[in-house]
Amino acid sequence: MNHSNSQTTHHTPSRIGDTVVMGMGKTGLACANFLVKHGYSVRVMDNRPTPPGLATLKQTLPDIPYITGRFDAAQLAQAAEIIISPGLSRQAPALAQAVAAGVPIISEIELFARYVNAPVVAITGSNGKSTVTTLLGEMAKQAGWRVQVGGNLGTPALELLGTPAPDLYILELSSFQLESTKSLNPKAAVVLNISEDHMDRYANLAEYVAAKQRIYQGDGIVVINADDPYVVAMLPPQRQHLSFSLHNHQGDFRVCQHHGELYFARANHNSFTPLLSTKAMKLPGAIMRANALAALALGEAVGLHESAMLDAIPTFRGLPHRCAWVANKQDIDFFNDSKGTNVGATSAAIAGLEKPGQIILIAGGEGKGADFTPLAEGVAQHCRACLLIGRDAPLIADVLTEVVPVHHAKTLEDAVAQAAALANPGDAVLLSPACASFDMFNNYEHRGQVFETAVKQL
Ligand code: UMA
Ligand code: ADP
Repeated sequence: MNHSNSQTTHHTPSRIGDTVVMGMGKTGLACANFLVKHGYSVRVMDNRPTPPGLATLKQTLPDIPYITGRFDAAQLAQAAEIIISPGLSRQAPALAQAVAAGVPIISEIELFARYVNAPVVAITGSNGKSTVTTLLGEMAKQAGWRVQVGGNLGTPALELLGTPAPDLYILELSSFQLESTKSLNPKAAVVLNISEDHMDRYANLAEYVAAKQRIYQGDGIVVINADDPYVVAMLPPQRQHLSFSLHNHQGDFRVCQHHGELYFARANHNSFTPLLSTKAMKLPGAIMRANALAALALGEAVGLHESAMLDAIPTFRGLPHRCAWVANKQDIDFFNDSKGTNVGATSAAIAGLEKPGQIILIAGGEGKGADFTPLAEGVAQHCRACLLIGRDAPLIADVLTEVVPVHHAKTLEDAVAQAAALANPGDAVLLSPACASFDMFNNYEHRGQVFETAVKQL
């Protein structure tokens, strides 16, 4: 459908064609609103017949021309600039002509970078982004700073921009957003970790890593995970940096034994200062400790008071669908880790429960082209059995059948019932699918809710 509605006249600073927004989801809508507000001449395209943002676009920007159900290659080639939504690849065939014509293709984050009016902390990584972004936001609020928190977490960055400027923007950024971003220059940036994800979008791991590495462009302080060789290798030469580690022999922020307890600590040369007992953190497990260390390092990099940051840790309750405790039924704990959507996350979640041999894992869904082989080691060590659901269950079964009893279920409700029957008192049932949810559910939240309801109804 092509809607070339009559257009209101906009001031288009030294541009020939329109600015074309590709995608009519959250990002596309935010871009269209922002650009119109700033006087650009805009059109929007989405190749879905009824994209989620269509009704809102028609209602709030009735004069904007738009196309649904296809991309128009000729219009794209004539654009002054293209703002591409994260869910769309720069390799889309419809963009070939525009690329050949030299039309700039930028992300919503690049547009944000042009207008940003306060320092930015940028957070990426394969896993833990949302947790670290949210925790750092809590720390900044505890310190009395006015902060805006969003990005891939849910609220598009452009919607956070406002006057008066806040003291700090904290952005979770995906590799998709970073692909088309170059001038953000965050005051502090981190790649939390690297494990394989989105292999349906990238040709190989190196391409995915290169997208993530773009977060370090600029001259801000770089935070690295000293335990992750991929991340260590990304450190730009001569750059001011802080590191974190779960080992007691490395990292500016690390965990160390102190008075017979594990402490978050700040290292200085050959000594360290114990900061807070890790027991003070409500959320158990090594991955949550790593996330807290990363937040402490980022906070220090932007000048948050250490005491305020430490005060925020005990009150942080974590995010729903991330290793969240749901219920205890007949001495079996049920955990919802529906956001565990890749092999790295699920491996970390299994180990993080610290219950070797006592976990019944529910996994499966849309595998995004992943290699599930690395899952076998953690499952062999920690799981009593696995329940598989969804489209790529057979691929996961191929890897796990050797190491653990594998069962199949048609629905998540059935998987929960079977898992409860297989579990012994003291065991844990963990939903951590290592897959996207779109084959069976609207999104990971929906999957998590179905799980929680099934558990409560047991
Ligand atoms: N799509 C089309 N045709 C189009 C436009 C989009 O088929 O013309 C499809 C995409 O392939 C994708 C879906 O529509 O499957 C949504 O894409 P989108 O770019 O319109 O997404 P938005 O609604 O703008 O949401 C995006 C992020 N989504 C993606 O990166 C896929 C949201 O992250 C983010 O919260 C939001 O911007 C605000 O910044 C979600 C996500 O899944 C949570 N992110 C991935 C992840 O965390 O692993 C990267
Ligand atoms: P992201 O935003 O990167 O997807 P989240 O904070 O939402 O990360 O966590 C998603 C999942 O990743 C969690 O459910 C958990 O299984 C796993 N996870 C969280 N933090 C880490 C970490 N530091 N290392 C590895 N896995 C993690």
